[in-house]
Amino acid sequence: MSIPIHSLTLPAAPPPSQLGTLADPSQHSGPLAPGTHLPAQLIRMLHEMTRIRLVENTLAAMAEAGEIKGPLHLTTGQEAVAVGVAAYLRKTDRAFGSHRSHGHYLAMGGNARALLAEALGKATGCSGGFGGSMHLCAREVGFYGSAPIVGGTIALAAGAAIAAKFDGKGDIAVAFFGDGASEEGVFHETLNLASLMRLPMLFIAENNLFSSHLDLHLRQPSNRIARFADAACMEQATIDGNDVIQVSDYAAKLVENARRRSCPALLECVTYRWHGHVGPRADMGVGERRTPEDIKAWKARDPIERLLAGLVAAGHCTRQAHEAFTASTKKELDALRRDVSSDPWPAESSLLEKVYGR
Ligand SMILES: Cc1ncc(C[n+]2csc(CCOP(=O)(O)OP(=O)(O)O)c2C)c(N)n1
Ligand SMILES: [Mg+2]
Repeated sequence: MSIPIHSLTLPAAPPPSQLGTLADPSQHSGPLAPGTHLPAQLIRMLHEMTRIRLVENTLAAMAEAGEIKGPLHLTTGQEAVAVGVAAYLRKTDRAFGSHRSHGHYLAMGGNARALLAEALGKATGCSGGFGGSMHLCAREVGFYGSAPIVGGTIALAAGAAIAAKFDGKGDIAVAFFGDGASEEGVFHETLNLASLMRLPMLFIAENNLFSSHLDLHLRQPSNRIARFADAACMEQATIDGNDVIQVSDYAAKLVENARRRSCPALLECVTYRWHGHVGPRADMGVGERRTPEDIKAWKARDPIERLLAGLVAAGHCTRQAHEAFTASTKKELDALRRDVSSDPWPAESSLLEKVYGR
């Protein structure tokens, strides 16, 4: 008798969401309330999110034109997480990313030109053209590197946190990773170690409900990633990752705890990516399972539009001023795109320069 494997392994319907309304795109889509935050700080975050979006639009256009040959994992729709957390980091901190890290790199202050060049594989790229879009690095601003091995950089961040603790200057390490990385053993081992050693380290989980094509409910019995911190006796919170004010408020508190008291924590930010898993198209990734209706609903929860609408309603900025910022940034990025196209490729003689143990 043959047993249908699927009926044994896959749940027929998603279990009740443990994220409450956070996983429902029809909720939390209105303008953000500026509250007591300084308008200048909010406008800076609006500009940073917009800039990340426009850099990624440029990368998407370069991929569509066939200029970028390697894989490109766009973070469009998730900008608030990188910007909200980076708002409280400093150049001497040590942040690590994943395969989807254009936003982390840029929010930390990474150079946009060096990102475009790296995506093209040019010698002027931030990794010398050897890495492509998944290997970004800007140590001079505290971005220690991204890498495509899912979960791989989480343990590297713990090493950097140990070094920071020895240095004793109050610097911290941050690991940005996706929900899929919580299925890697190294994530749990690092949570345990960070808690036991009281490392000055933040785990920032970007829960976009998918790991490549696969829905979270088909991979885990609960869709709340922060629950794993409980097993490590670590402080945790689950918040709206498309609300940059909320992300930055939590980041302010957790960064301070890590800096002053060497207290690690996990912050789960619920969000959604607008493009497919890899490449610029929205309607496909690796066997994409999301519907056009899902994507439309999540676009209505756009982190940029929500902050802009809140700032306009409070009289802190105008849509015209934001359009002017967008137009001038686009112009700057168009010029960079033209400029990097004539950059040199890495020299053949440099092929083995970064190879160890020769
Ligand atoms: C160790 C390892 N396993 C599998 C892969 C293939 N892979 C690349 S990205 C990805 C999805 C990761 O999902 P998530 O961590 O949720 O990040 P997201 O793409 O949603 O931002 C997978 C499975 C890999 N790169 N590394
Ligand atoms: Mg994911």
